[in-house]
Amino acid sequence: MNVVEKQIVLVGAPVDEGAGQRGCLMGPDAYRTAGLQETLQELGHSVFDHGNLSPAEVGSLTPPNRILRNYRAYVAWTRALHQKAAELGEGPGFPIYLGGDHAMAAGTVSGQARAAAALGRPLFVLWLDAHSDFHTLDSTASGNLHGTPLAFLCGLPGFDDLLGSPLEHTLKPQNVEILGVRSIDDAERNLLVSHGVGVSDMRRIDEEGIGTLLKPFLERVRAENGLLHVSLDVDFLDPSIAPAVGTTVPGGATFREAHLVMEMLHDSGLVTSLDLVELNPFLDERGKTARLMVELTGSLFGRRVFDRPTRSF
Ligand SMILES: [Mn+2]
Repeated sequence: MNVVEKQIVLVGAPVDEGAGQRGCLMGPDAYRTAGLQETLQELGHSVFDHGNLSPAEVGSLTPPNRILRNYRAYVAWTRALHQKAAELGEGPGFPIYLGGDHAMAAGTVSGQARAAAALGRPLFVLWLDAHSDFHTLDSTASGNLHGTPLAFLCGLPGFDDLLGSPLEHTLKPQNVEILGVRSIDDAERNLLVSHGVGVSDMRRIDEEGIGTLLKPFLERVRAENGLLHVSLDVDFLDPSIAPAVGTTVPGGATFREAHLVMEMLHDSGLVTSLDLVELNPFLDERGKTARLMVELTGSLFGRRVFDRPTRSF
């Protein structure tokens, strides 16, 4: 299949206040060092690197729950990223948001949702993650805000500080598919079930195959003329191939499963924006995880991993 040239915009989101340990702020530069721009250009795309964003200025805020860590930073980053994503989402470019911990998705996805609404199309979200990130500001036990963006995006209550008013363009929970989950708290499980979010855990992936699970979701996006945002968390991958994340959970997606997902997404032609999140270069082994994330992004943009010339003897 020929690669259709895309105008890709890289947006650095050095967010690290949402995670339990420091280091994700180095993520955007690790992707640059690992050759993300060059990889995409070699595939025939044009790439503009927007540089890194800064958090918005916000006044004083009282956190609704004393356990929450870096609440003000969460608000500041959400506002900045929301604004940028809402602009980019209506333009011709394909934004790739370089994280940064997963708290950043509160801004990127809400901005993309606002843009999708302006275009009159529904936004679908594929959340590739070991966790479901569906805690509310009340239900979180850790206080780490990277566990909450999906609940915010689906319109659960308690998040009005994030944009200063209730979220207008919420995601329909049934338009969200979480793939790769293997660590969910009871509070989250109850919320996911009651809201009807699509969840495929690793056991289902083992039993049914990741491609079989992804296909009906893509068909639904196509049938509804939707835009598709992909949020790829490093911990979706097995820690043996992707150690650079603060929240490793054994039993993640394999190299081939992850590439298959990206290849199917490419073939579908449906994806319109992407987050690369939770890379913590401080925990990496000689850039191995950063390089894998770049390779996976390459597959999403048309590279064939096993499409190599056969040697003749
Ligand atoms: Mn996550």
